[in-house]
Amino acid sequence: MVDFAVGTLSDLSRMALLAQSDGGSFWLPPPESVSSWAVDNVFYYILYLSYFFFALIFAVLVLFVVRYRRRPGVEAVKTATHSTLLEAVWSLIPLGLVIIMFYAGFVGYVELRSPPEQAYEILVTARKWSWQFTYPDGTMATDLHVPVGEPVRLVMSSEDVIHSLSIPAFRVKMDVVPGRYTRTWFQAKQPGKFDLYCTEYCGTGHSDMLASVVVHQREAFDAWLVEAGDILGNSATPVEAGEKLFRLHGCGSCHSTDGTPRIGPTLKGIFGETHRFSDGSSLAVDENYVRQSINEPGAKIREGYKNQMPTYKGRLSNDEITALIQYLKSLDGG
Ligand code: HEC
Ligand SMILES: [Cu+2]
Repeated sequence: MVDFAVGTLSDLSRMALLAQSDGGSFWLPPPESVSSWAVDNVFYYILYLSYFFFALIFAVLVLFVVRYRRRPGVEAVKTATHSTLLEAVWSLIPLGLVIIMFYAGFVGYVELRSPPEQAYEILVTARKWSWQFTYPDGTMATDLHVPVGEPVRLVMSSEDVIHSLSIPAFRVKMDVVPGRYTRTWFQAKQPGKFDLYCTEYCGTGHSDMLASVVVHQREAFDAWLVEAGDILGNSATPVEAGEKLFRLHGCGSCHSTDGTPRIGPTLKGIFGETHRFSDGSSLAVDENYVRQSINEPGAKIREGYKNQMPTYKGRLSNDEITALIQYLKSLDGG
């Protein structure tokens, strides 16, 4: 018990020191976006104000308890009457303080809600339990890569429940809601790698809904974009490429690879199985069947499931479908 407490305390102070050494504080990570001040100003203003009034009120409390305590043989007498001056002072000073609070908050709100016109736009899709980032050229990624020193606008929506995208280093946090688009923006100050979290509880996998933000110099970003766009060329084997495509296209939100059924049937070990369809026909699963399932999901509906799979026709090339097939085959062992 004691060990635990000591360990936690020294961990905490080590964390605080670490945070301070790179420009952050005990409370906040280093400000890495050009709009960080908008959050930090209000936060520290409220924080120090709270420290001050906590100390003041507590000191007065102790003073009064000691000074005006009940003593034996001393009768309580009423000494003070109403003081308009005192009342005005303790109303107007707090009023001034909260007006400053409101003003700083409003200025910060405007800054955080109005991206510059020429911002670089990235589409964000949230789903249980992963992030998908889509770039203007169609490239998709599970981590958020951005160029340094340029405003980046995120246009976000969710495929299922409410999520929330949070990048503490950039002071960015915005709900991601099904059926509508929300947006946020930031401009990174220097290259580096930062954490991205889901901050709206969204089910059992919520705490795994993590990604990295990788800030590159512009040339490195362009190079990354080209490389990330060519999944087939940058994977050692078709199975590896297929696994990436499976993740990037969100197949896993409806299909498990471990045997458990979800919205769709599990895709583990389906090759060689004979599947029955809702029209009464049946078929042994082979490459052609899987290909058809991806391009025209409605053609054969697996018995016991609904026609809920979107078509990937036009979204996946021939070679990409082949890679997916190779990946699904590799799931057979066991
Ligand atoms: C929105 C949910 C959803 C997504 C996303 C989805 N599927 Fe499906 N999938 C289904 C459902 C439901 C079925 C069963 C009904 C049917 O046969 O159309 C199915 C059926 C299949 C089948 C036939 C399975 C069998 O047991 O016969 C394959 C293969 C398949 N999907 C592959 C994929 C691949 C690959 C992806 C990603 C590129 C994907 N699916 C994305 C819902 C989805
Ligand atoms: Cu989430």
